[in-house]
Amino acid sequence: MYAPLIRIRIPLFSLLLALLLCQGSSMSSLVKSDAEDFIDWWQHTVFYQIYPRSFKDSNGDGIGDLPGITSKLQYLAETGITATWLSPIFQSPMVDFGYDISDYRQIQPEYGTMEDFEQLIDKAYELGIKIILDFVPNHSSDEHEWFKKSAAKEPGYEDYYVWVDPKIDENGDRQPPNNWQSVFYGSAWEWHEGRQQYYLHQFTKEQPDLNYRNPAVVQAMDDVILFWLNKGVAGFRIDAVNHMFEKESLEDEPLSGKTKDPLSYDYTTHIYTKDLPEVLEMVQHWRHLLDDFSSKHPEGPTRIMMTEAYAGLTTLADYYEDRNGVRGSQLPFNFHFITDVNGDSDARDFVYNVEKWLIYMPRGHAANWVMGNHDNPRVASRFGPSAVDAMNMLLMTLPGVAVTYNGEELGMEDYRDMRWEDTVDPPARNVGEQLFRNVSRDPERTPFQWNNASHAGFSEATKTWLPVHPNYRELNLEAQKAAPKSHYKVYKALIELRKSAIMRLGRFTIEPISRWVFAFKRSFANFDSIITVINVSDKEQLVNLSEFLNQPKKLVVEVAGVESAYQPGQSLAAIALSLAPHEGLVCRLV
Ligand SMILES: *[C@@H]1O[C@H](CO)[C@@H](O)[C@H](O)[C@H]1NC(C)=O
Ligand SMILES: *[C@@H]1O[C@H](CO)[C@@H](O)[C@H](O)[C@H]1NC(C)=O
Ligand SMILES: *[C@@H]1O[C@H](CO)[C@@H](O)[C@H](O)[C@H]1NC(C)=O
Ligand SMILES: CC(=O)N[C@H]1CO[C@H](CO)[C@@H](O)[C@@H]1O
Ligand SMILES: [Ca+2]
Ligand SMILES: [Ca+2]
Repeated sequence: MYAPLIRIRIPLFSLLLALLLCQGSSMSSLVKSDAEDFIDWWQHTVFYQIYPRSFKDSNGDGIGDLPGITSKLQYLAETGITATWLSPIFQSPMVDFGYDISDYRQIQPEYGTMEDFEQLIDKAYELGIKIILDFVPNHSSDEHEWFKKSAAKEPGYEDYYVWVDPKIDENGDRQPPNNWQSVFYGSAWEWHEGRQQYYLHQFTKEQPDLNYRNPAVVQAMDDVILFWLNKGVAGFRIDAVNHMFEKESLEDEPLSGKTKDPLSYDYTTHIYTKDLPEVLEMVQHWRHLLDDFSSKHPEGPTRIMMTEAYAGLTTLADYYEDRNGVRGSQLPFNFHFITDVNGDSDARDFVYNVEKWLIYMPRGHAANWVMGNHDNPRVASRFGPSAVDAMNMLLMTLPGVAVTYNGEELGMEDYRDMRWEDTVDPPARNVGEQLFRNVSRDPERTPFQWNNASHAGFSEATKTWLPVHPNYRELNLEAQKAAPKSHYKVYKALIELRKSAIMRLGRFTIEPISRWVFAFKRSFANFDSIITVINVSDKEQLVNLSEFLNQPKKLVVEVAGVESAYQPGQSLAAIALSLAPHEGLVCRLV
């Protein structure tokens, strides 16, 4: 290996892979034909989402913070995590826990200072961990300077937000301009006494929507992106991107017929406030900005974006690359394991959801699979605690990028019994004491369970911002590290397995084996194929994998779940493989 090459950010391992590829080994159609591109760092990495408020509190105020994260980066490194995305850490009145930003260039004081952030970046760099920040473009906080200036019609800021005159009804009363609702319940319009106009807010009323039809706003947000890129971040996870534009004609949205409650977000179909074509142009604009920065700063990694949009498959596929071949988001989040399968799904549902992403994803891009986040119930609560290992096996052995929400490596559970008095999530507070459990996102946001000390080792405060799940005495990292078998150890073994070339480059096939069991195979060059088999039901079953594997061969267990009767290294017969309820197995085919 010629030494100077090493300097240009391509790890030695990747060079070896590139050599392998040059020898003409077969490569899956799922990966880039251009080997140089394919081996880029982000195309097969595990992105670990940290929810900063709940990760680690360093100063005993009951709130997670940046020095807390820095102190735990070693844990990520030990686990084999090389990239993390942080939910918002910017200055915020915390109405929506950081998704309401009052200054895009300042750190929220309760999370720390800019120096703390710089230390975090330095430490992460030292440990080989890339930091991705959450970028929240759709709206700012109503306490942002821009909003105050816009409300006061200060020159240059008049059109920073979406301001509209009221409609006057037959009684001469003031009404919102149309029937649009907030995602978080109620009208999307809020009257502003000072300006005597309504402003739009697709989320809470303290989150006014920015007006991206104003070039000054686009420029101001580009400057924010550049500010953080210059601080050394590897990219952005972009929040609620499909809500960025609204139809200018302000027509009413059609009724959906799904609910009788006119204040519910489900009352209308969001054809004028979501997924407008302008969104794609903005995503492509940011891609251009990132690519441009990467080429001007080749000493760092390729700067990337991951986009959050709960949108249709064709819309998301266009984010990757549109019909004209223009590239947008490297990773439009794939939420199908959250939105399209659940504890009642059978093997066909899983296979269908995997296949449909791969079919729609334009050729030459990296697939991605999101197993959880701070807006949805945890894996143990969606699929059942016994399914945790199988779901992590699924996530980690599929081709492409895996996204893990912090705590899922331990199988943390939602704290479903959390009391109303402890509830802080805005949509939950909005619907009130009777219904808050139906919508609250607090149960999946409880503090990380480090050990069995008070507050699970998260904090030394007397009270934490959200209560710790009471199961922390048994369910915690320290206990899982000490136990001979644990979810954490399974997760770590899977990350280790991902490092092999076959997991990066292997050809991929997936099939339902029976109604309740599906299997998939990764195969590559001279490597032994890797087989993942998953029983998604709550009963035991015997499956015959001979047909799927083409010929009866021997399977050797690579990774088994905590409850499994099998041990790594054990040989199994493919013709009669018995799986316990919710069992997953990763095997090597020899
Ligand atoms: C709230 O959740 C309960 C329990 O899951 C369910 O029975 C009820 O129908 C839900 N109510 C609404 C209004 O969604
Ligand atoms: C707490 O954890 C420590 C270390 O894992 C262990 O030695 C101790 O027995 C645990 N205590 C209780 C009460 O579970
Ligand atoms: C397993 O399937 C293969 C191929 O379909 C078949 O030849 C074999 O008899 C089956 N074995 C058992 C034990 O069912
Ligand atoms: C998954 C995710 O980050 N969702 C966020 C989408 O945007 C709203 C408003 O910014 C947040 O409340 C959600 O948490
Ligand atoms: Ca703190
Ligand atoms: Ca918007």
